[in-house]
Amino acid sequence: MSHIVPALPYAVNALAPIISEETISYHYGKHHAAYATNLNGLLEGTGLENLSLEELLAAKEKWPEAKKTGIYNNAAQVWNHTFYWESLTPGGSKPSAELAAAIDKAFGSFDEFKKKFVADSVGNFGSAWTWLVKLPDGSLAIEKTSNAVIASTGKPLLVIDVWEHAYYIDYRNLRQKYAESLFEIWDWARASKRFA
Ligand code: MN3
Repeated sequence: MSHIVPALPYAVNALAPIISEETISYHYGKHHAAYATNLNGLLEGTGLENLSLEELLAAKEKWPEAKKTGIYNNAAQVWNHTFYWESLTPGGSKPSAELAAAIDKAFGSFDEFKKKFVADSVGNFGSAWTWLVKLPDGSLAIEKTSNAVIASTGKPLLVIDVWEHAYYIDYRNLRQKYAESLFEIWDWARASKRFA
């Protein structure tokens, strides 16, 4: 089995103008795809070729020592990018009453959540990911990770990719504008299913 990048859940131009067709062509078609290609190369001859992505990520003790960093970085980046594309939807969608109430409880209001999520996206240094997660106690929190690292404090509900390749074509150096703009296309309906 080869790892492949799942089909986008919408057309390549469907998130424009928030995320342009050009950005998605490169980000999905080149960056995301390259992580899968690299992963397949790293797994050759390891006996791990037939594991699904989730099985592979859960079997770190079986990874050859010399390939550990490479396998983690590429497997996690395949996973993170698929999760990112699935966090977005053309035109955006609405959170369930339960998720909306959890946001109010954790952050005070939706507007306060937006402010904090944008600030934690702008302030997440370097190539990174900022996540909305459901903690084991059922409450919500924002988690910041660096490089390829997958959220670990709770169950991920949404993620923003703040690597420069995610926004430089459309927003140049304006990471804040990119982070604010994603609030027009978050797939809150899907996040609500994850929350439930
Ligand atoms: Mn990316």
